Amino acid sequence: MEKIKKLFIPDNARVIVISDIHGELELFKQLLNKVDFNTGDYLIINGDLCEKGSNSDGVVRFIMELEAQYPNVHVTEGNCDTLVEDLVEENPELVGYLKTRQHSILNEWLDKIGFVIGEDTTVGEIKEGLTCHFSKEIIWLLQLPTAIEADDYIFVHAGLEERVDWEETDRLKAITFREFLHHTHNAGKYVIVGHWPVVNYSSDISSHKPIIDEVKKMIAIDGGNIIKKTGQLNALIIDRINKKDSITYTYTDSFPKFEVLEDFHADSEMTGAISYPSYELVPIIAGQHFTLCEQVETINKLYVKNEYICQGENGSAYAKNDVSCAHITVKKGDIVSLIDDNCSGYDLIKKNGAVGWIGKGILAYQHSLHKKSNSLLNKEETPV
Ligand SMILES: [Mn+2]
Repeated sequence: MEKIKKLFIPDNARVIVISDIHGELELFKQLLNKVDFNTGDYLIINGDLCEKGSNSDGVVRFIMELEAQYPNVHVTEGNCDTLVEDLVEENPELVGYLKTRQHSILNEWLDKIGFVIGEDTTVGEIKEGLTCHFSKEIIWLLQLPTAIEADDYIFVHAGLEERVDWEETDRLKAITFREFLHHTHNAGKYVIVGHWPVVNYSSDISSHKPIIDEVKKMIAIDGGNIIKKTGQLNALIIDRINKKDSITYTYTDSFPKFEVLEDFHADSEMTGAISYPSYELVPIIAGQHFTLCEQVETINKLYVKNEYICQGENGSAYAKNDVSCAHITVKKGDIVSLIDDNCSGYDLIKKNGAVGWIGKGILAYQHSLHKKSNSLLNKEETPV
């Protein structure tokens, strides 16, 4: 790769790393508020600002402004941010891509200038229209470094090749590496990546929490925002205290939050998760709420929530989606995200990044709904 930016991060600084915003401007702003981002912080945006979410243009503009305003904001490129390269190089496949993508920064830009892609539209025409109006944004995206190297950390969107001269990693590989945590690197410092949703590495319980591998010196932070139904936008927070860095994290997601009103204890047999692409199942024992299944690819035995199982051919079955198979312990007073309350007997929730099932009827809203429906019967007497 050619574009490597060197960065000096002083001792005692706070470093905030966020990746894979994917056009989710509001979630990103909420996250900056939640971490109480201020001028002294180093903010690293580790690629994939664009695509998939509904406001890629808003995210790009907002981060361009942040970068202009605060000297400690730094951005790397992700594979989704290189679409402007296909535009500038007039890749003919881009036309087809834009016709099938509901959310793309280029489609947002075309909408803004009232340009409609027709049957005979060429990539050259799209380029001409967009470079006229958005040259500032296009140039900014084109110049983003592939990696940022600090004393103790390398920030790169997807991964590095296993070589001491890691700088020679193929650029395309650096932004598209799959399952980096299952590989190793030789860079000698922590490599922080996004790109591959960490929930794909889950075994015991579906979790979107960043994963820190101290032996391999790797940190994966992609919370699966937008890409995963239960996903979230993570912020990794590195507090540099006299060279002993302490690492924590927080996140935002768009699920409603509720207080837990009663304890629920997880059944220890209920663990595991189904994640892409291992969806094929063989049902073994059907239960009222969960069916014990063997996951074909892993031969794991999992209790899968009945509503998440589809019938296949010849007695086989498959999971409709990524789904947790774990119970999760919650305590009275916990605040949790509610993901799915449309199943029998149990609700799917998220607590501190981990996704699992709790018994139905113990979340505050279910009690308030009950009260509300009662109060409706008591006629409309609510004072305004
Ligand atoms: Mn990516």
